[in-house]
Amino acid sequence: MKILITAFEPFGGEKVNPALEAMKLLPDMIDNSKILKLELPTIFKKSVEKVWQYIDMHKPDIIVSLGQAGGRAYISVERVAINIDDASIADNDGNMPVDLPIFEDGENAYFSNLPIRNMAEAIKKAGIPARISNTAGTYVCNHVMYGVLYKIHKENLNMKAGFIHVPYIPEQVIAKPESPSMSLEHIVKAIEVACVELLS
Ligand code: PCA
Repeated sequence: MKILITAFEPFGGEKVNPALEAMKLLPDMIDNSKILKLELPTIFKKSVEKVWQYIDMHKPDIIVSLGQAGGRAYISVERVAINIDDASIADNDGNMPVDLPIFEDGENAYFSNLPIRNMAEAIKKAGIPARISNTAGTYVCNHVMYGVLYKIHKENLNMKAGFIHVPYIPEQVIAKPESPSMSLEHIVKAIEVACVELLS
C-alpha cells in the first residue's frame, strides 16, 4: 500500500504550518505501507492541480491531507468537503474567492471514505484529544479535500481519501496565548495512529 500525505505551506502570516512540520516528521513506512509526502501551496486551484498531478503519477491507495485549524484544541478528522470556496483571508497568491463553487459539475458535497470514526477513536485511545469534524471550512483545506474526492468520484478511482485538521503548535500562540495549541509530538503521533488504524 502507498499512503500519500499532503500538507500546506504556512499561510495567513504564520511562520510555520503545524501540518507541514508534522508531515516532515512522519516515518517513511507505517505498518508495511510506504508513506509518500507532498507539500502543497496554500493557493486555490494550484493546490488541487499539484495533488492531482501527483496522484496520476504515483497512484497512491490512500490520500490523507493535513491542514492547520488554528483555534481548534483537538485533532479534527473531517467528515465532509463542500462545493464552495469562500475565503475570509487571501490565499498565498492573493486570491480571495467568495461564494464560488469549486467545480460546477461536482456534487454539493463528498464524504471522506476513510474510517473516520475509528480513526478519531484510535487517536483518543492514544491519549490525544480528537473528534470527527463536520466542517473542513470553506478555505484551501476544504478546497483540496473536495478536489481529491471529486477526482476519485469522476474517474472512479479505487482510492480512499480524507482530511485531518491539526491545532496550532505552542510556538504559534505565544503572542495569542488564549488560543489552544498541541505539541508537535502529539500531532505526529495522532497522524501515525490514524494511519495505522485506516490500514487495519
Ligand atoms: N489550513 C487552511 C489552509 C491551509 C491550512 O493548513 C484551511 O483550513 O483551509
